[in-house]
Amino acid sequence: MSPGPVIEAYEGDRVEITFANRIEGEQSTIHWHGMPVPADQDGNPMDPVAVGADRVYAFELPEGSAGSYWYHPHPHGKTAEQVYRGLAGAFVVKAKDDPVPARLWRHGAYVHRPSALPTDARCPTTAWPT
Ligand SMILES: [Cu+2]
Repeated sequence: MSPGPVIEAYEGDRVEITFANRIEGEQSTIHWHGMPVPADQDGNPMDPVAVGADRVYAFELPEGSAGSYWYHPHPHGKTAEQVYRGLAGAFVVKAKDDPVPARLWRHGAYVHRPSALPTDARCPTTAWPT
């Protein structure tokens, strides 16, 4: 799957995400770029997941952490290659009172749920809300 799945959660959620490393011959990690994650759950190069192994990353999303992030591998010497081969994706943390439930973030642009929109709905002209 390329890129990786979009992960959506809310402030206050506890998430547990299993990374199953099925990359042939390469260890890897998942780093939660920019997110307020404990160091031992943040997939740094010194904490690799071996070939064929599974690793559960578990952390809570604190109040005030709402935003658009991304996750990517962070193995020593192989980060860029694994990213351009597709091991990266968006991670959206929503505020509990998110005012835009009919819209989902998808890779920096809006994607609308057609059933939730009026027939005259249009895509916004800017990718990011002000
Ligand atoms: Cu990063």
